[in-house]
Amino acid sequence: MLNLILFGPPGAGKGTQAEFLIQNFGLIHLSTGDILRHEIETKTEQGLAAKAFMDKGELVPDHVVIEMIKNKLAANPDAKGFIFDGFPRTVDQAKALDAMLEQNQTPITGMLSLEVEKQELINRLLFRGKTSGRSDDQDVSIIENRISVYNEKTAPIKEYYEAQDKHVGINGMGTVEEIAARLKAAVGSF
Ligand code: B4P
Repeated sequence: MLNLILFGPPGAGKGTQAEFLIQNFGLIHLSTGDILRHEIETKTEQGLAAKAFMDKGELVPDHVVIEMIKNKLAANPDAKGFIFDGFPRTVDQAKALDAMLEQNQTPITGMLSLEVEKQELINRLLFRGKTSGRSDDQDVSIIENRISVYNEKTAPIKEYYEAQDKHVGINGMGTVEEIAARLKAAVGSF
């Protein structure tokens, strides 16, 4: 079983590259951002509570996203593997994920960490904001807050997986195709 974490700051290309990894390796895509946006669209209680955090560029509380992932894992017992996109985003989420996967005896294979310069992240997100309708992509101060939250709360996860010898840094600058080729080579090395 191939269980990958696609990691990186907002705008690093996680959602974009996840598409390619799903096609190449037949994995199930679990994006907490996509799941939360679906909850908002369908106006569930969970979605409405999450929206206030997302609109400010803050993280949704751990227990909410951990419960969502738990349900998705339980709903896909025959999966060949998963690609976790945007999850985990805190060390507590990483510990919860490890505990869930340990129960199924299918640990994380590796974490692919996309590395992109800050100005490029801001440019990509503002560009997407013109068409996505996402309020968190349209305002530079909200984007900068997302990047600060990433540096403070999410980046420490790298050390957590480094300690397990599972972290691989990937240059996330360049064309989508160039980055996809780097990811494919990294997955081949696991
Ligand atoms: P996400 O949906 O995960 O949003 P994201 O970080 O912006 O990444 P995304 O995958 O969408 O974008 P990508 O980099 O591919 O999270 C949104 C919010 O949800 C969070 O702020 C938080 O509030 C909440 N949330 C989600 N998960 C959570 C969790 N686990 N815990 C707590 N809260 C959580 O792409 C960005 C743009 O760049 C795209 O337009 C793309 O086309 C473009 N792009 C990609 N690669 C490119 C390249 N090589 N060159 C040029 N442009 C490129």
